[in-house]
Amino acid sequence: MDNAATYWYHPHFMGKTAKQAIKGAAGLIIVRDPIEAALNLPRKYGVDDFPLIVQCQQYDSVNQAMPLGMQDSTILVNGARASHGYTVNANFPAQIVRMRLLNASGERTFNFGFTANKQFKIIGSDGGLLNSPVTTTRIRLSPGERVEILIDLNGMNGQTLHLMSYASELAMGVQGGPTMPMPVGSPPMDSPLNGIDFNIMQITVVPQTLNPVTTIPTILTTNTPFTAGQANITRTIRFTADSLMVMDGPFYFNGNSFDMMRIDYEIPLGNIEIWKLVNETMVAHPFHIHDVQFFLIDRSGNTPPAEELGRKDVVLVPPFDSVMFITKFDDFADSITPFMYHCHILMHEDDGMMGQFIVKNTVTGVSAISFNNTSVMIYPNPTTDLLNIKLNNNTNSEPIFFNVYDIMGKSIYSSILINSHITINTSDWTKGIYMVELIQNKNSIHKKIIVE
Ligand SMILES: [Cu+2]
Repeated sequence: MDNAATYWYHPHFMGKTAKQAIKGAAGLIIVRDPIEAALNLPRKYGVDDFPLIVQCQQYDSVNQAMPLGMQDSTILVNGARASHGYTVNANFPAQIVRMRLLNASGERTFNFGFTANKQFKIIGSDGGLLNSPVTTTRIRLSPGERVEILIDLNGMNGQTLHLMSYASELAMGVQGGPTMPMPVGSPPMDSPLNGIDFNIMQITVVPQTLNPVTTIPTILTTNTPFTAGQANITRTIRFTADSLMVMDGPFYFNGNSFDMMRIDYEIPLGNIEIWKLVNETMVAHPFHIHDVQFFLIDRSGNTPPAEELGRKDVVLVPPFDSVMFITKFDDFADSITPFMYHCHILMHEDDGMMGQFIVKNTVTGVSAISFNNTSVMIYPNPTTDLLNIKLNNNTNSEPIFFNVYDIMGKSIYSSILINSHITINTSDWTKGIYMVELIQNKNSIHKKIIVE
């Protein structure tokens, strides 16, 4: 399951992701969980907890979004214009305030910070809380990345400050940083925001709310990354282009453009894997993978910075640099609908910088699912006559209700699991898809089975 964090969603239609996401088909998902809920953190939406979706857009002469425009000089915060004479202002109370930042731009990387170099604490990355807050004055966020930060506004009632992007400090090759000299004949990439420091949002500090959060916890959670020694395999994914001079694409993974008919990796269910990302191009690419959250174990040959040691699903790989992450593929085994990995610069992704993988259960015909810490095996699946339900290490004494429904939702079979193993006869069931449901206390799981 996902840990408490700030997630987002957008459509993934092949070749049209940039167009659809940038025109607005995207949104945030805030996930909460008991670990986060037990901490004394600001979590009153719009009071002391502010989701901020930051984008840069280009508009044409009749104010229509141009998703592929490189002159993306209109800054938007939660859809409100924050540039060209417009100011987005937020009133934040004079206490600890939480900001959930998402970079929803098609290509631009931000280097967030506050005026007067005001310090803030990073408490969460893409997929969860960090072990403890990280004190800083800057956070670089590439497209797709999220970060949760806390800013201490105690005693600042009446003052103003600005959320900025200090893009002058970005490395050359990071989209939004200083523009590289362009080869003759290349498309313009010199957006006026590139390589300059710009204002994103004005913050006016207003009086404290009732029951304000005024301190920041020192410990947040315990992340337990997998260790390199646990890895079953290391895969190397090289970011490539037709030549070293290419700056606007197309870009590839290991020289291959995306092909819907090609499965790039078949990953055994439960595999712990190191993915080594090697950028052999002149531009930085934010690599994103579906299905899993990962832990960085290496950035440019070094230990990654503290703010990147939590759960992540997007990582920026600078030009001619490398990153290694480790993850476990234990969520789903789906041989029909592959998962994707891709560059989160939407234009690169649409242009073919994408691959796909499936996670395979290597034990034929056995579906293993975890339920209240109990491993449940349903087999064989597909079945022709007998279906076994077997519980391993069931230490919970509460009864388990077991139901089967047909595809129309009609109950076909009901029972209470008393023994750890039952076998039911399906030979007189109509061939087709059924849903197995297990309920214990208030928890339930569902598993699709096929009778043939
Ligand atoms: Cu890219």
